[in-house]
Amino acid sequence: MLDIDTIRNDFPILREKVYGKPLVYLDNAATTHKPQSVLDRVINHYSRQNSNCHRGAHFLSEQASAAYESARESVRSFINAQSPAEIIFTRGTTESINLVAESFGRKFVRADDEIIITQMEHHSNIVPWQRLCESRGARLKVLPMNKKGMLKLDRLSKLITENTKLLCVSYVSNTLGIVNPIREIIDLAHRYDVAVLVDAAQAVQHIPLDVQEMDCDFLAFSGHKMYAETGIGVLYGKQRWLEAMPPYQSGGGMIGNVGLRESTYAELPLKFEAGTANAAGAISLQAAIDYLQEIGLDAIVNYENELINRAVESIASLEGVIVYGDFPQRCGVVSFNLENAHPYDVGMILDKLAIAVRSGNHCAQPLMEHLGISGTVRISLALYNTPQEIDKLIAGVEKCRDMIGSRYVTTK
Ligand code: C6P
Repeated sequence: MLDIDTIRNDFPILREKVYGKPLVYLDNAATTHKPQSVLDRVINHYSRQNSNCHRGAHFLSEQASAAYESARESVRSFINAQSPAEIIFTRGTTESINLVAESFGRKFVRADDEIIITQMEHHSNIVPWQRLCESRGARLKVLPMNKKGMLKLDRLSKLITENTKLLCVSYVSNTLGIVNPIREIIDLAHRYDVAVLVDAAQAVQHIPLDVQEMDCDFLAFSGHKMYAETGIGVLYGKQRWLEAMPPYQSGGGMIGNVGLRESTYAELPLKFEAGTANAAGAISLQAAIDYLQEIGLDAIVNYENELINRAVESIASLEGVIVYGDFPQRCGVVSFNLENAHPYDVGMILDKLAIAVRSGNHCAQPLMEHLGISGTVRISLALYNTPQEIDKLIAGVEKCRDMIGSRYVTTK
């Protein structure tokens, strides 16, 4: 059981009023709020140990470097990577994926090779692969979805050929909330010697991750979606891949020796961390992990599962509302539309009721095209949301229906 009142108290922004009303924040897939313990840890870092990591030999620099590496160790343990060398700090999921596209791509992808993505990916897991394929003369293949919003996994083995180098797939869709059968997908790809990159941006805050058990080759996520600061993210990569890959960016911190004509590179993980490290971001991520672990991941998973089931049932029971996706396992997200109403209008009215949702294509235009729509209203939950907030949402959607959907056609 979670003590939701205490948890809500941990998040100062939840005490803010919006238009004079209590905030109902249901846009957590975009970014989560930050608990006081994360904010305190960042302030403590800047107040007491701020310095450039891995640069100086003075007291503060050593403190900051030790704190940064301790954060890396927390991330390693959180996702059960074998070694801290496999944890690269980045700016977020987008940069993590770009790092792999650029570096793995340069080393391992040649003309006529193939990369597979899926139809439900976020733009961040589509565009870097388009650009890589364009630059290498490689082919981008797409694993399609069915009408229910599930990946057509029976097509995967037919898509893979001996030229396929990498499969890039999200664990949880940011638009539909479907939890893909990631173990099954990875096992299948590995049977054909295809490496797998998992976009875990919408999984890491809801599902305990074990990269060794999953056996993924790469995994990407963002700190700001799991209660840490913006501007910090993680790329996990199996050490043998990261060892073989060339640096992504170059500059200070990623070098061994620099001459005017040529240079050598640092060992992992610093080889991939050019420039001054975002120590405060990494420390905030460590604080967020500590926070989640203090509450207990199992308790969070149970609570969030109950809440998402309640949300999807309540929304689906409303007349004139279409809920997208029909699949066994949903996590964090529900996407819906009010018949005859534009999602932006629904989002705007809900906003005036102090209910924050996201409306639009959610950076997943190919998925929208598959659904034959331009956008949806999306709610996305975090551990501080409550059943009462779901009730407020339902009342809000009914109000939207009364205001703009009076000509709606009942589908039930
Ligand atoms: N999705 C959403 O509202 P960044 O921006 O790098 O932290 O994360 C990019 C990203 C990659 N993959 C998935 C599955 C995502 O959901 C996101 C971010 C936000 O859905 C902002 S578009």
